[in-house]
Amino acid sequence: TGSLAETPAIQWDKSFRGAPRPVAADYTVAQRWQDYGPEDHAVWRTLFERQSRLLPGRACPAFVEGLEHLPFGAEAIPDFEALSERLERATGWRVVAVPGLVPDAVFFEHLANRRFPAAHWIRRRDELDYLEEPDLFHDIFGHVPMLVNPVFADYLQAYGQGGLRALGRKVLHRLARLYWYTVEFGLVQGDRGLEIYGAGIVSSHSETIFAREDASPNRIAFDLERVMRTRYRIDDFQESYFVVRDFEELLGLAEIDFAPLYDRVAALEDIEPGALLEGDRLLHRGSGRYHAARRRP
Ligand code: HBI
Ligand code: FE
Repeated sequence: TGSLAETPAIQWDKSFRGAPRPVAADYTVAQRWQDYGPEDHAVWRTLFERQSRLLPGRACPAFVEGLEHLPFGAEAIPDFEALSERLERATGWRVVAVPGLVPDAVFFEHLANRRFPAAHWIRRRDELDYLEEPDLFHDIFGHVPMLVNPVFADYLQAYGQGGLRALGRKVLHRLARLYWYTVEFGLVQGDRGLEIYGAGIVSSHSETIFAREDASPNRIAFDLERVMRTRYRIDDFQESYFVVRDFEELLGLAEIDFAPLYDRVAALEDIEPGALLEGDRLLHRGSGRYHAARRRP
């Protein structure tokens, strides 16, 4: 009968501790803080202590201040509700638990409404440094501190709104490059040199050093059209990083009509991750040594 086919199937997330969790239409699940075991909290502690030791002076002040402002500590995995209450008072953002990567439309809808989707599960101790999918440590430690900053908070919402407008056009990969080279792997010009703010960097011990201090990668002044044309690596350190002057530069992108830009970029060739262009404003010309050695071991 027709009625059975129209009944939406309830989805269940069986990926982590305890009983399967029902997944809502917007892909949210309950965090169920009580279900974390001592080993989960210990993994959080290891990662938290390692990164919070490394980041002062390397991460931008906005990140370090965000970390201090939030009810975060090494002792235990944060409770998303307590975290959301503090974050909401600061910038109106909340954190919602999800099983993992969610469809683009769902992701954009959450961001456009100032909800950050974070994985409820944490990595195992035997995969401390390499992950295929973002886990709770990446999502919470990496992303949430920057959302305490009002300018960055507005930028991420604007990105979500831009994503919703881009749905159905064949341009999402270009918008995803903007996200990748800012929100995930962005650097910012600080008073005392380059500072990191991208969540993929600040949540990674080795990339924190590589992105900021290694001679190998290019460091290029941020340019929207350039970034939209640049392919990226998902399996290793980046070959090029893009540096913004400040977060006002990012938020300023929200004023731009992307429609003519998408058309212009569509007529241009993609740029390989490590390539340099005539017009690039280079802050550091990378030696390329790291990736060259990986290609010819
Ligand atoms: N889902 N949970 C989660 N986290 C992300 O960072 C994410 C996602 N879905 C889609 C997505 N990112 C990107 O592909 C978009 O920025 C295009
Ligand atoms: Fe991320």
